Amino acid sequence: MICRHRTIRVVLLALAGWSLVSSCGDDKKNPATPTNDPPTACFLSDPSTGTTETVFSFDPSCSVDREDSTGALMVRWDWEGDTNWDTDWRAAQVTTHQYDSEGRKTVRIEVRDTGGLVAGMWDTLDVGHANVAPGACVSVAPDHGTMATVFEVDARILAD
Ligand SMILES: [Ca+2]
Ligand SMILES: [Ca+2]
Repeated sequence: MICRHRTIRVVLLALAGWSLVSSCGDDKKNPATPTNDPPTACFLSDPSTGTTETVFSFDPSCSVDREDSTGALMVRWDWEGDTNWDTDWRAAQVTTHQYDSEGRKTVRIEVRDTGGLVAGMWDTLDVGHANVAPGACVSVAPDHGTMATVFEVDARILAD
């Protein structure tokens, strides 16, 4: 009777020991690895509306990342939202763009952290018709004469 009781204790201790060893082995196989969270993309447009003569300024400095400073982030831009990137990856600094056509433009940005994680966002801005001075055209006929010549003057405003 006593021998059987000791045998059970030995088995229990052996199981407990195996469990501790097994647990330590798992820790060595799966060491804690640092995590990396994706950045949060953000940019501000200045101005938010304009014309084809406006040089728009885009500031991505509101983009943030838990692990990296904003200065360590890289960005790329798509000025029309056509899914073709118009810039290579570049530092997250203010950049400018001028549109050569009117309409509502979708501006997209992607922000990449030093771990390679990427986040994106988009915003729209309106590009209107540029207010340009009208052109004028004046023709005089004949192009020379005397004091007695009656000149015919045709003045027209050219539509822009
Ligand atoms: Ca990160
Ligand atoms: Ca594009």
